[in-house]
Amino acid sequence: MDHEADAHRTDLMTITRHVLNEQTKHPESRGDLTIFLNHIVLGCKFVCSSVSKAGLAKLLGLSGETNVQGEEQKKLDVLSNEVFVKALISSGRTCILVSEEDEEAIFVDQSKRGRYIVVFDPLDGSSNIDCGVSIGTIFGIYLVKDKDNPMIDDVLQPGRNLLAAGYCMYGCSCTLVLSTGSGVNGFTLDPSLGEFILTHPNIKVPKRGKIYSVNEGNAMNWDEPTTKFVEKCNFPADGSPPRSLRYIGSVVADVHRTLLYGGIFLYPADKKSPNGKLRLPNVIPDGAGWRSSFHWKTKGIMTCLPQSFSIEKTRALDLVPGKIHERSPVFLGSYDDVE
Ligand code: FDP
Repeated sequence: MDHEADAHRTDLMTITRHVLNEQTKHPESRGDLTIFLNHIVLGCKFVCSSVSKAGLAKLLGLSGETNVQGEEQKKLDVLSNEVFVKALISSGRTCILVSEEDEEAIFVDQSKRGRYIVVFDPLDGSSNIDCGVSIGTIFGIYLVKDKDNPMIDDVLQPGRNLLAAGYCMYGCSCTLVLSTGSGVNGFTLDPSLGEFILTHPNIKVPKRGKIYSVNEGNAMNWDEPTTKFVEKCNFPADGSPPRSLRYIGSVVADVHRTLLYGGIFLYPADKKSPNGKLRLPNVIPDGAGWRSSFHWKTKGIMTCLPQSFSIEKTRALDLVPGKIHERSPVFLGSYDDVE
């Protein structure tokens, strides 16, 4: 019998236990972040459960359909947003919420206010729901300067100020990747326990990868360096084998694959979209040793920053968004590939 393997099977590191362990490294901590993250985890479990029923939409009346009782159901992205907003406010730990779904930031009533600012996209890639392709939630957490006087400028912070960031991918399995600044860890939802279990400790992006990931349908609008780079991926001049192309078109899934397998993901600026398509915060978690050269401006603060934070801490994280829904071209992945 393999006692070591057995010990792992019976000693389950849940996400709550992991975050509590992290908390003990900061004796001054009052447990606010742990509580707040628990509310994010609840939102992710809700979205996961809803997404897994999306294929039954016509039968059950999810995703904007009419259900068997003839009631019109909310679209999943709208519903997910409502669930996240309510779960986050009820934590009593947040003062400003910036959601990709809402044009304006939400300022929390003084009676329920806490110290955190959360930027999030409750359900990114929603155009993929109907065909069952992986989609995800993205989030980033900052600290407000003055809890009694929160201002929109508090949200426009560089990614390096993030306290925590991550994403949850609703795919073959439901995986939550979290960075609280010291490493990136992946947790998989065990549906029978209803718990996220640590399955990918201390993720590091391979230094170099074999994959490039980009929407080549935009090639006619690219600038010359982007065109040359992709040409090099297909026809390497140094005798190395050409790279494989993988593009899901759902940023959480493309970033997750890049994090695990290495390579490069890019959504560059082009003639049609001079700021790229993705929003700043949507792409930043940290500590996995990856390199991103976002000139971050994704759809807003939502997409680029939290994912870069889960991935690396350098240049993209120095960008200060000018407005909450700012977009940015993005290049991220293995260090050598992005260099
Ligand atoms: P979607 O439009 O389905 O919401 O953030 C938006 C996003 O998806 C990303 O998830 C994805 O990476 C990107 O758009 C795909 O854009 P293209 O269709 O232009 O490739």
